[in-house]
Amino acid sequence: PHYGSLSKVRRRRITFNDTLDYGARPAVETRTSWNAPIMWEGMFDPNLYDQAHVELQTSVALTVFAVGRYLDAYLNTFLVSAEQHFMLSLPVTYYVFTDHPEKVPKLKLGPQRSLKVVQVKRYSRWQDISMMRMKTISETIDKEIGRRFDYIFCFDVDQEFKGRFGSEALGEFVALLHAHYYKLPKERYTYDRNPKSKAFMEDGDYYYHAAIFGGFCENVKHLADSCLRNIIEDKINDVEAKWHDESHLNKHFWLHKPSKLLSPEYCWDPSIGDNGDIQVSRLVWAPKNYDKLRT
Ligand code: 2GW
Ligand code: MN
Repeated sequence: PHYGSLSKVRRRRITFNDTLDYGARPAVETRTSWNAPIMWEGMFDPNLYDQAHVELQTSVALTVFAVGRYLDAYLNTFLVSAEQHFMLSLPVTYYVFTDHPEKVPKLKLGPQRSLKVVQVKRYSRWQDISMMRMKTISETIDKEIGRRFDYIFCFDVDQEFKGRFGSEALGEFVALLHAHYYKLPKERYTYDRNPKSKAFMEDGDYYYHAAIFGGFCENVKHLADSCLRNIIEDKINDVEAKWHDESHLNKHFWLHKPSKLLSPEYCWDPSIGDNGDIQVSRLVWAPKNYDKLRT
């Protein structure tokens, strides 16, 4: 493929858009109507990204929650696989939020990599465990992540890295296309359709998956704050959005467009099977046993 010349570096803000080969993947959409790239394998030169970010000394915080049974079920696989595939050329700090700090596996991490365990309370409803992540993310950006890291990426824990998840995924404000919806017509997106909820949407751009979002700390802080504010307002009004925090996240990305989208190669559900689009599964959904985990 042909990659254009690397564009200018403005402080820590890098624009790589003109290095992307938007025609490399003719079968899929590679650019949004507002000109944000949708990252598919083959569109970019991974070395170009790594070199530029190493030179800039880009630092990344990864947040992940492992509360209750999700710690034993998923955390070790998530972290061990992240050490093999997540931003290997860059300094990375994992922030693990859990109600049982002593159970976090003691891993031997690569150079320039570290892990912090932060204790959080366990909400009794799983919907609150999921939604109240926004509160913790916001507070932790304020307390330390915002000062120490250029980028923050927030992940669900029930997934496993399988291939490069590299610096090409970094951007000012990054959203992920949901594996189950990216090919469906908009009418089938499961936005919140209840006008009483703050997450209510009639129309949108895409259906984003809350399993991964990230970007500059200030942008993720703004997202977490607005989602949390709307979640709390819904509670006061005795409503809950259809897909909890994910509904509020979709609303926020509708009002504040992401600067980069990750294709479902970055978070694939293998149960969908081979549809020809997924040239590399960088991260896959872990199998779920709802009966055991959701009671
Ligand atoms: C969540 C649901 C049911 C039972 C338990 C939990 C649970 C979630 C838990 O007991 N402990 C825990 O740490 N979590 C954290 O919340 C964990 O990091 C997990 O990955 C995350 C979201 O829950 P999860 O992965 O079960 O939700 P999904 O995979 O159905 O994900 C989507 O929808 C969610 C809202 O319903 C979130 O928006 C999530 O980000 C989406 O990917
Ligand atoms: Mn999940």
